[in-house]
Amino acid sequence: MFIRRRKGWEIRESEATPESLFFDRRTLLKGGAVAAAAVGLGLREAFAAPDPSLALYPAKRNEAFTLDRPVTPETVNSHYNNFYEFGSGKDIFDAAQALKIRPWSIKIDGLIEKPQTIAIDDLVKAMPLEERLYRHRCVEAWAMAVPWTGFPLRALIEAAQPLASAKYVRFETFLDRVMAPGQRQFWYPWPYVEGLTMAEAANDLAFLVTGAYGKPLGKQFGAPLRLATPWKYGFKSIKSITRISFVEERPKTFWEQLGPSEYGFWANVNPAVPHPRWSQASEEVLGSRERRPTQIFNGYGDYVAGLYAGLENERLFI
Ligand SMILES: Nc1nc2c(c(=O)[nH]1)N[C@H]1C(S)=C(S)[C@@H](COP(=O)(O)O)O[C@H]1N2
Ligand SMILES: [Mo]
Repeated sequence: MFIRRRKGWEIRESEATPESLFFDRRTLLKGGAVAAAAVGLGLREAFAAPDPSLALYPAKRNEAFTLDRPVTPETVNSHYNNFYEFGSGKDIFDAAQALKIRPWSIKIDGLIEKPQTIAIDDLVKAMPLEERLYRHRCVEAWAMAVPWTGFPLRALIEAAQPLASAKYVRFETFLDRVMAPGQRQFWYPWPYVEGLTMAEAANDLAFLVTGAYGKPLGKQFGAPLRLATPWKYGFKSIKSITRISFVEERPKTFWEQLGPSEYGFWANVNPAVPHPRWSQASEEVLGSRERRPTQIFNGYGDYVAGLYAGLENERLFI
């Protein structure tokens, strides 16, 4: 077989164009057509390109994760959010559309063999995307059920190759006071930070989310990358992640800095341990008139109860 040798100055076709341009030309053409047809629209609309990861959705559902209730309607879920970067109420959908999600890169650093900064579109292509139906229980005693798309956090850990000295994974959200008006509220300890132990992070359930409802993640949900830890209160599920660090010390989390007696590091769901200001015994099911009894570990005890053997002296449920 004749193999043509490349000269030094020649580049492969795949190197000449960013990977993301390759994987769905149709989406791009559509984007161009939309832009061309958009004369008369505002500049922002005209240049609103489709999400470059669109062609990866919907991903195949992993049937191992089942629900005990219907999926929360997308319209309900999309308009009842916690995202303090865009306001402290639930109605942040419009404000969150100011979130600029491309270009977006994630810094992966700390105690690992391969520190790197990776563009979100390269990360999603490198990771095994699947859909999972998960329950979500906010510490404020409301609950939802969501078809998330993403990949196990463990897959990223395996790629990063942590050193034995890494004890925790620390997550950080973007910091941009111009884009996110909530970040001008100086009494909050921005940026939002969360953390898990290495054992929690490597658990089957810990999931990095890139999509919901069969599409790339909506901005209000914390695009382009958020965490889902469904056995813990919702504030652990940090949105719009820009940095994942492997560290030796337990990270001081956003809510823990604000109120350590109310929002601890562990924050595992437990109906028998009340929040200092309200009961956790039951939950409001978003999009229905139902209240349901809350379950320990939000019903995921089979997956995670074993993680806490020997940690009984910790405040595991606050
Ligand atoms: N960066 C960031 N992540 C965040 C929050 C936030 O305010 N900022 N709120 C948390 C809380 S309290 C909950 S309940 C969930 C809400 O996720 P949802 O809006 O997709 O329902 O996001 C969590 N992640
Ligand atoms: Mo929450």
